[in-house]
Amino acid sequence: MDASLPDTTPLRHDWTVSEVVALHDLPLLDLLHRAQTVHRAFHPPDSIQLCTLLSVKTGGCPEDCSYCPQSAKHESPVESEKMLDVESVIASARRAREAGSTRFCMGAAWREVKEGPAFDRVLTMVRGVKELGLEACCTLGMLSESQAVALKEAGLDAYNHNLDSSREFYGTIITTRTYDDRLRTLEHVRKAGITVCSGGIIGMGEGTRDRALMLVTLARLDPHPESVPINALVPVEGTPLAHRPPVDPLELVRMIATARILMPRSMVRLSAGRSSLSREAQLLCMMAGANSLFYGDKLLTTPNADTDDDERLLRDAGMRPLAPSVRAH
Ligand code: SAM
Ligand code: DTB
Ligand code: SF4
Repeated sequence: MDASLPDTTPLRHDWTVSEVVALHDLPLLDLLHRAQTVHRAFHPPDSIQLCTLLSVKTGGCPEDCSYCPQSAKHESPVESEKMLDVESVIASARRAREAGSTRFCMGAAWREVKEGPAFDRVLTMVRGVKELGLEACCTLGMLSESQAVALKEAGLDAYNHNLDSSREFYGTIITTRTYDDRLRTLEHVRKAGITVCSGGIIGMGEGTRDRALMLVTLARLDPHPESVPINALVPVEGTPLAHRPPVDPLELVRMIATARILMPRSMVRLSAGRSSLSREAQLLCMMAGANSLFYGDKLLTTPNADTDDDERLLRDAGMRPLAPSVRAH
């Protein structure tokens, strides 16, 4: 953040659902204006954080998340693969850094972390990513308190664990774990001193109230999650949500704007679903307060927006990639 920018808006943790629904449903230009005003008070408006994702353990997940191609419960095109070795992960991280990314996020299709060689390998990957001077993030499913501490000791900066939707809607998309399981892991992450990355998905059939409830739950966390990924569902053949209609880009703009107003200091990440957005829709998302995106050919298992197109878009819009907010260990 640019220290010369005054951050005058007080941070709130007591938003009510009706307030947030009213905000979300404002005339779009009013909503955008409010979001831009908050955004400019807290962040340099021309900066964008570039993050690269890598799936270090793909597929075969025992959870039944209806949106996810990596669940073993669905017949998706994603095959289960063995865990990547440390060298190839570090080589990917180096390529990501050379391409201009400052944050590298490693994902594993696990329900939860189990202590043993696989977790030890993740800890080695984290150390290697830190040696490259990148921000290191992981998303590995549920974590215990001691596992969170081990990740922190390895140098992990951030842990991604999404609430995905409202508590009410959650049970209709995932039956193998609860909302409270999710919140418990976030507590362990916070307690270990790792920054929290938590957001959700729109386009799964949830209503505006569910979206607002999710944002209220995130904004009740104190401090707010340092980063809030907003995903538009990427429908994947074979998953129960494969035939959901595409998300209207303006709904994504509204969701991002509302997240920005509720959580002024957080990085709001325009996440999955970007490859089906026009340049103009992506810029509207940035105007609404998105200041981070996934950069690189692939998300975890699905294609991401094209990097050449991204480079052109950022250049044409005069956006500059953000410097890493942490130093190498
Ligand atoms: N297994 C870990 C977990 O669930 O936390 C980490 C990996 S999981 C794939 C990370 C996040 O990706 C999910 O929480 C979900 O929000 C998002 N995601 C998965 N599939 C998606 C899809 N098809 N479209 C949009 N977002 C998706
Ligand atoms: C997040 O909120 N979105 C990313 C990241 N956190 C781990 C994952 C998106 C996955 C999209 C579907 C896929 O590529 O498998
Ligand atoms: Fe497994 Fe995570 Fe996919 Fe759910 S979202 S099926 S926990 S990889």
